[in-house]
Amino acid sequence: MKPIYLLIYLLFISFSLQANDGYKLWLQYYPLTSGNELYQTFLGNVKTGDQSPTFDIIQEEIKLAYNGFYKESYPKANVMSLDQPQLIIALPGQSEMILRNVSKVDLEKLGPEGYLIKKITADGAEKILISGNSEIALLYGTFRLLQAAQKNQPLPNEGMVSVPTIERRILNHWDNLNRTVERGYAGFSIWNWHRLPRHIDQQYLDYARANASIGINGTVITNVNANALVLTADYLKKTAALADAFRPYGIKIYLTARFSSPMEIGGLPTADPLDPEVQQWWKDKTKEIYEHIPDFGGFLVKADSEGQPGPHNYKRTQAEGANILADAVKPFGGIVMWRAFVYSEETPDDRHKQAYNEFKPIDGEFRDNVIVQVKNGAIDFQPREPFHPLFGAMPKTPLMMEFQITQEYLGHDTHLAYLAPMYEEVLQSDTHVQGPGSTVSKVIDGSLHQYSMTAMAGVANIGTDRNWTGHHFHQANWFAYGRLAWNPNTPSADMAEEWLQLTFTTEEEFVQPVKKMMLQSHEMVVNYMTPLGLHHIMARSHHYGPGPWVTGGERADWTATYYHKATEKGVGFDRTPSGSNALEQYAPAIQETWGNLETIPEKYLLWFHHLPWDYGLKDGNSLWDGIALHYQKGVEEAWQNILTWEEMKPFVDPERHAHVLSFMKIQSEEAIWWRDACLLYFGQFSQKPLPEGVGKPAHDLEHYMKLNPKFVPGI
Ligand code: GCV
Repeated sequence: MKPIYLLIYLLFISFSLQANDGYKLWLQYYPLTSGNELYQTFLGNVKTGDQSPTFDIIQEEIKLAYNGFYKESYPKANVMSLDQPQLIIALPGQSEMILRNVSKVDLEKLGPEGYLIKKITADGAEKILISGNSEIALLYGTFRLLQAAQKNQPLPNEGMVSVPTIERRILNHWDNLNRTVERGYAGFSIWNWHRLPRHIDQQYLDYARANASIGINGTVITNVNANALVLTADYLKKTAALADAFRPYGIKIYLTARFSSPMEIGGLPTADPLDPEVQQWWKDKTKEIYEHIPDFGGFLVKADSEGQPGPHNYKRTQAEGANILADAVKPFGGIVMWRAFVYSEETPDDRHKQAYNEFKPIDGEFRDNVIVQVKNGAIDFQPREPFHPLFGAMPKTPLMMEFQITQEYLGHDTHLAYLAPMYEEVLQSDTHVQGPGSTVSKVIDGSLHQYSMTAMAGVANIGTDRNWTGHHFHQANWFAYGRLAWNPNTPSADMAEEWLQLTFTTEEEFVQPVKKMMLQSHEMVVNYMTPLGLHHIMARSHHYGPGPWVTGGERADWTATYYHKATEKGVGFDRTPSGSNALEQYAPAIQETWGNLETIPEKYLLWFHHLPWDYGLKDGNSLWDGIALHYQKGVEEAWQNILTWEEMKPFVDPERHAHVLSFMKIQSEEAIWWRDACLLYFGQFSQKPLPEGVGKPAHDLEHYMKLNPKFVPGI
């Protein structure tokens, strides 16, 4: 290379290192170091199936990765015209080589979306085959191979086979038509409704590509607190434009349906689900939607919850409400995802019990194209919640999981919390409904009750921030959610490691300590926010920062005092038979374990029990001391993360390194804020000194109670 070209090249490399804003997510395709060219000849000699939008995407992806990995231009102009390809990506009918080397039985096992990657020797050369039963399956397989190439991970001799366990792997965007995002902390909504349908932004394609790379195949693009306008003709055209853009990536569009739409945009006097005119309105509207979007996935509905209209307005059941929409989408193959997040301040019962009480009695009354969407826990996406008692309780109605990826209750965008361990804890919880081993994961993959439909939803953390998710590390939560939706039994440690390798580097001195930090981060947040089963003690409304003193106002079940019940005598919500008895909603084996102070895991202690401050914890500390020590531990962990990250400087581009560091400093300060505010508040009741080793608050309680940040995003 001439010196001048070398100089330009070096300038380019150093510029690109400095300019890494994270937009490329886990699809960095950064240069491989020499000796790591395991896949180069394969990726440089590719033949794909016939021309199609999805095959175009596959080819472009390979070229992009190749150029990134090997710092060379892609060797072939036309990747489809090779005589001796070394990588063949095709449907069985498109390639003799695949027909000869992949058995029909193996292909059948893949279903519509599974893929296989196989190594063979033919014509005197090694070849890799990627096949499956749809183009989308091939796209998934391609991403898998590129991920292996980035990690320089050899293909196992037996190849790779991967089949999704959950059929519908969906993101839920709580995005409003005015582009604000409810509980969104990474900027505005990426959907620019005003420019749609005429302008398809590159970001829409990048979004679809990122989702496809982790197996997500559906998106609900509007907020569950729905605006009926999205079902009007103008907005359907806009939605159709997005659906067209997403289709080659295998992403289906779903919309939220406001239950009162027949009145709001249909001019009817009622939205009663048993009214024939209302039923006809939904049928006509649905037909119109399918004219715009032939593969429309269906509706997601939040009804009778937090002010949303629903069947209760007409004294109808949730099933009667869901079925009318189900009947409308049925002829077109659509589904209805009906949320179980139904509760009311007018119901005297513990909020924990309300969804179960509403849905359990109507198990079996839903149409077969309805799936009930249940949050992971019975309250609301708390830093830690025991699994929702509905899991396992509705054998005749398919249930799907709803996780929150955005961090409404976990410090918003600046607090590093890798959420996969939290998801894993819920998915691996044993409901015991059919004896030991009846995990939540088996409920939602349909195997426990032989559900006819399976799905998972994750409330997205994506916005217009250049790195998509605010905190660079929160990309890992989107990534892990996708992986878990594909296979709910994927270990969180594996996903953390893979995400780090794809996003930053494979250097072990970086991957191992940072993985450790990620794996501890969720527990760290629990420690400094809501240890030992405390819950919902964050500030009112925006939920940013501590607010254990929040009381009164429009709804008791939106206050902290409703949940912690702290007095001089003790703290915690008694959900045993002597209290609300929410425990009875779980299987007898769980009631026994969690109802007994000897056997309940201490992480759920104050969720189910009201205990005196001097109650003895297993480690010998009193409850008060234990609470204080957990807060302190969280503070120390947040500080330790800063030190760990500072040591990682040589491995990370300066831009991302500085961004993460700056957020970690905020997190560390706010962990102290949480500790001091909560311990001062609870200390009024416990009347006990802080145990040794716990930092002293810099201010008095009034100071913390007066802090009132304005314009917190995401409301
Ligand atoms: C979309 C919580 C949030 C609300 C959200 C609601 C829900 O209550 O605070 O913003 O509304 O959950 O899941 O419907």
